[in-house]
Formats: sequence, C-alpha cells, structure tokens
Amino acid sequence: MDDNVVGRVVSRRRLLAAGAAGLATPVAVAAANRASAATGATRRITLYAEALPGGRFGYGLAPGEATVPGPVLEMWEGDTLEITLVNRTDQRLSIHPHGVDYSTDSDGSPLNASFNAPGETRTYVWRSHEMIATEGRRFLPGSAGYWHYHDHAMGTDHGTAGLAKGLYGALVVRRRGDMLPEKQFTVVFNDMMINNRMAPDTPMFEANLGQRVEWIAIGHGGTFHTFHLHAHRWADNRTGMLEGPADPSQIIDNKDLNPGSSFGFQVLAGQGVGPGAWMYHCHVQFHSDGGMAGLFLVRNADGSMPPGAEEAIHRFHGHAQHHDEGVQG
Ligand SMILES: [Cu+2]
Repeated sequence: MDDNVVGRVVSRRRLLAAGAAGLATPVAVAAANRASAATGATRRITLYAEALPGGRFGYGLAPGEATVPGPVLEMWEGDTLEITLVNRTDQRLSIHPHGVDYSTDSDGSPLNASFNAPGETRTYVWRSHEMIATEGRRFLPGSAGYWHYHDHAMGTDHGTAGLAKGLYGALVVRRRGDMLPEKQFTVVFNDMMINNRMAPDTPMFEANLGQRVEWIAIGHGGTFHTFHLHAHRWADNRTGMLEGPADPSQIIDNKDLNPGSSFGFQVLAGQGVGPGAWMYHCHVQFHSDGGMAGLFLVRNADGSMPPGAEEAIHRFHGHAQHHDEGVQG
C-alpha cells in the first residue's frame, strides 16, 4: 500500500502544478485525477449485524462481537472499502454511510432495494476520492472527514428502529499526511442516551496524560444536542487541529451535535490542565441532568490514578437520574 501512496501523491502534485499553470482543462484534470484515484487500495471487510441483550442491535467485525456503537471504520482518501454485511438477525437491516461515494445498490436504503433481508448476506461498496484541482486554483473537496454509518432499513424505510437500537458507528476518512491517534473514542448522542446508555452506565473513556486521543462525535434520534468536553478544546475545522499560526479556525469546547451530523477532533489528554476525571456531556441542561454525561479519565503519564479521580468516579456513579424511562441495555 505504501508504494501506492507515494505514486498517488506524486501524481496529485503533478496535477496541481498543471492546473496552476493553466496547461490542463478542468475536464482533463478531473479525468486524470480519477485515473489516479483508481490506483487507490481496496480493502474488504466482513461485518456482522446481531441482536444484543436488552433489545439492542449492533455491528461487529466477527460473529458474537457486535457492539454499540459498531467498530470505527477507516479509509484513506482515494481508497475503496468493500463491506460484506452478514445479517444474523430476523430483521430487515442495512448499512448506509455518510460522506463517501457509492452507487444506488450500496445506498443501504429500501428506496433502492439496497438492504439485507433477515439472514441475508450482501456486499456494499464505499468509494472515496482525493481533492480535485480545477482551474483558477479552485478545488473540489475530497472525502476526508469524520463521518458515520448506520442502518437505514430496520423498522421504517429510514432505519428508525435500527438507529434507536444501536446500529450505528463512526467512519473516518483520512487525508494523506493526517496524524494518527493513539486512542479513539466514539460518542453517539442518540435521543436521551450516549451510545444507548444513560449515566452512570455511559462509557468512561481513559487515556494517559499526553496521549493523542481522537474523539468522534455523532448525533442520532429525534432531538438536538450539544457536545461539550471539559478542560479540552479543539479547532472547529476538519481535523480539530490548527494548521499554522494564521489558521483562522475558531477554537471551541462545545459543538452542536444534531441528528445525522458528526465531527471529530484530536486532543492531547490533559494538555495544559493535567490528569483527572473530566466530564463530557450534552450541554442541553435537561439532557445532561437526564443522564447524557460520561467521564474522560486522564490518568497520570505512567498510568497511575491521579489524586481525587477515584472520588470523582464514585460521585459520578451516584449521578442523579431524573429520567428513568429511557432504553437501557
Ligand atoms: Cu442532548
């Protein structure tokens, strides 16, 4: 794959140079870029959709390993992901991606007869592309981004039951040169739940001081949310990182997370603030009070517990739950 990468970077540079010099029409550039993208790697994976305890459903990379959320799926811009989805349930379901390129038969929607009948196995193909240079130093965006995938067929033609029960996950498309994290956390605000759990049963994410941690935040369900992370902040752009001292991106620590939307960012755990039990939560107050909160435990650099963290975790486990009617796993 590394040879491919080098070849593709070189050919893209050549394209960009040709475009800037006005030596190629946009059509020729686009066609050449498609040829370049065609050299991208194709990766094949098998996903298993399964019923889980508590009425939930999940995707997993092996039989018996389904989780909520499903596994983080990753691609490099220009690559193709072929997903063979094995439906081990008695329900109609599918997998539908955001942000990448696909044909109608990989749409994952009943509208296009693109779904797995109960017990059926079906392959979905997700493609991606690099940025395309056109004339006048204009660029058509590539596929890179913090995206997500989800069921689009269980319960209704929009997969409303599948989404409610946990059939969702993160999809990360990286640009060549993007920094890779040491840890990844997927946080899905889904109705009044986080990853289909309510506090204090929401996930506690852990990292050691200074570790590079990638957060992927996804919204689902029927209400609006705002994602807030204590003591950490990020740039409101594609990667969450500033690209230089003049990068105009706003620095934020709270962001809208509405149904169907997603974003991601990387932080160095505890940078500038130190280790400790930090909270992440929905900042819609009746949502946080209702159980949409969790912990980001930043341990000392050597992995030991920082002072006060055990007590904070204990306090969190006494978190008041004002809304008990939500779905619990
Ligand atoms: Cu909320």
